[in-house]
Amino acid sequence: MDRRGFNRRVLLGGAAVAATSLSVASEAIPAAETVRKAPAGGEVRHLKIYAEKLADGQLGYGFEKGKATVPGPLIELNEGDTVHIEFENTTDVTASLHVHGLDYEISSDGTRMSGSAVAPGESRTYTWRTHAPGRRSDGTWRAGSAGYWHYHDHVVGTDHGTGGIRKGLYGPVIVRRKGDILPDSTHTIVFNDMTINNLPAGPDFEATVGDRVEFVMITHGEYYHTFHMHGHRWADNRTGMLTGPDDPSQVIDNKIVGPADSFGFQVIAGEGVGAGAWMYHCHVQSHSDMGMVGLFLVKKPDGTIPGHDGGAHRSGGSHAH
Ligand SMILES: [Cu+2]
Repeated sequence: MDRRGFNRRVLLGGAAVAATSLSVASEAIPAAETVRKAPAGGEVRHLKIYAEKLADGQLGYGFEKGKATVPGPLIELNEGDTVHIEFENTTDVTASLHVHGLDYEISSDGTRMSGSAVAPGESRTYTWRTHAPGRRSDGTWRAGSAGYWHYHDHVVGTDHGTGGIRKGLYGPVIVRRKGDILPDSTHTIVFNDMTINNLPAGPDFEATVGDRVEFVMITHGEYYHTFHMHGHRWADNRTGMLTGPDDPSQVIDNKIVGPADSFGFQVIAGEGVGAGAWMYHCHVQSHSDMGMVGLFLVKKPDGTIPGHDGGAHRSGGSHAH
């Protein structure tokens, strides 16, 4: 939404200068000025996260008391950032916060055996750090932290958090590299056993044609799946986007995923295909037949979706920027 407003302002400004031709004015604007980019990291951040029991008996994480969700809230960092998370467990079972992909000391592992689980009613601060890529003193290359990652409970039910994950204690983490293109909105899709986001039917996500929409796709539970989206494609690399004409990354619209995998990508909603109720689903046929299906609702600027009657909107897992 911001991006469209920004574009409009830039175009109008350009037109005022070169009043004779709007198209010339728009061609003169380099594309780089129309996207927002991630800044350099290095900040120290503080977050509070609650684990809560939800009304339907599921468990969720939330930034505010009484506002836990499944999936949990998006934690977004830039390479070089450190985040201190005060985790308060308001449930009646011992729970924890365990993250993938980031740097943390064993005291922030979120496991029973490391003594970093949190008893009911108690709190603990977990510290996660991130780093930019660079060369080690031995000359080898060290990868940076940037990527689409996730966090989850590691102690409810079993020492692997099998019960916590099954009930909804999981959420997305995005670590961005300086210069990464920022989206207009981010949606989280979690294939957890035979559900999407622990819902009886897959959630729907809304956008308007031209929006830059980011998806974080995470898998949990017992099964392997294939994630497929209609009408849109992405690159099978760190950002899901090609860096230029010679980027060798494969462009795909279907990806096999297994428990604890995560990846992400951005699409321009409806690019080359227009508005529509675009399905996304697990492409294991019996899984999609059993309901692992949701809709990417891409609206025209006037808010309508051709060929779509509206229907019940199932939300959850969305994050506006
Ligand atoms: Cu599946």
